Amino acid sequence: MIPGLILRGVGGAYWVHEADGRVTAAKPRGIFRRRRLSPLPGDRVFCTESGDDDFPYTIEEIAERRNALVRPPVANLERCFITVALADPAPDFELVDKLGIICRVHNIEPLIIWTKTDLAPEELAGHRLQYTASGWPQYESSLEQQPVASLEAEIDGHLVSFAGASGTGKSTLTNALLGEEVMAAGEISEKLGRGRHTTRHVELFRSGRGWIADTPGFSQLELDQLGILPEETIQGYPEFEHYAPACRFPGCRHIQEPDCAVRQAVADRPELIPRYDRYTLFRELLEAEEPWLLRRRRGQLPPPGLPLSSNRF
Ligand SMILES: Nc1nc2c(ncn2[C@@H]2O[C@H](COP(=O)(O)OP(=O)(O)OP(=O)(O)O)[C@@H](O)[C@H]2O)c(=O)[nH]1
Ligand SMILES: [Mg+2]
Ligand SMILES: [Zn+2]
Repeated sequence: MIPGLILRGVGGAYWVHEADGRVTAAKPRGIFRRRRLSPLPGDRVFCTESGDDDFPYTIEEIAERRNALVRPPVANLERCFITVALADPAPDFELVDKLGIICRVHNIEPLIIWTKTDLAPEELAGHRLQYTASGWPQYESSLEQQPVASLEAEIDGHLVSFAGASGTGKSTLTNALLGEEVMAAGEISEKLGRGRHTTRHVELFRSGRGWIADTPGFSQLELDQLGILPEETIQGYPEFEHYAPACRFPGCRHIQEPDCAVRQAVADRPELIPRYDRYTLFRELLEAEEPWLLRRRRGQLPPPGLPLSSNRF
């Protein structure tokens, strides 16, 4: 079978990229529809020749997934560049932390890019300090200096996406990374008459030996809507996860339990306070939701790690 990567899917039709760079239109076998399993951009697939000129390939198999998200609909994301502007718009740290939680729960590595550092350079050090203990890589970007080479190194061989509030410079950085390629893709889309749809669908763009997923709407996120469970909140805070094994109670929530190593660490290290306060905010918000409702919403995500092999259909 022919191995490929799904770059884009619209209305049941897919673009499959092969190692030699060719992109071929494909339709999945009916079995996927009957199982309510759709290939997603980012899926590794195996195809056969269909004999149909319009859709020369049939998608026969979807390789096991690292993860799969509904919003944005994309599979196998490995890294997420969280963009935060220093001003215009002002930083939304709750959004940053929510993105961090979602990333870690779905096995995606978060990275932070502080953008528009030309607008409020004096605030950068304080913002960075909040995230130092998380261990997440942090980059800076301004009109004069974009961290293109560093980001290219982070993208190399991986599937990444940008996420962050509107106006924080995602498109600006994506264009800097993709240069003419994305414009070329835009011209092709006009010829194919799909220009109108460009913001509504995820599409993967080549960047060196990696891929950037252009994902509209990654910023409108509510943890409860995504089915994140209260006890998973801590995963977005690796600096607290690190202390948790030393807590007195195994199920410690790190909020009011006695002999809590996380609370002790926060008392000793004031730079941990802002993220700790948001941790407790999100944890308590999720604890106020019905657990069964959260689990059901989580269950509506596309199945990750579902190996499908043709000999089973
Ligand atoms: N001063 C300054 N302006 C910037 C910088 N980066 C981007 N901008 C400007 O900020 C505005 C928004 O940037 P975009 O790249 O469109 O932001 P976005 O994150 O793609 O926004 P959405 O598509 O709405 O989600 C544009 O007018 C950019 O020119 C920067 O480093 N400094
Ligand atoms: Mg944009
Ligand atoms: Zn604790």
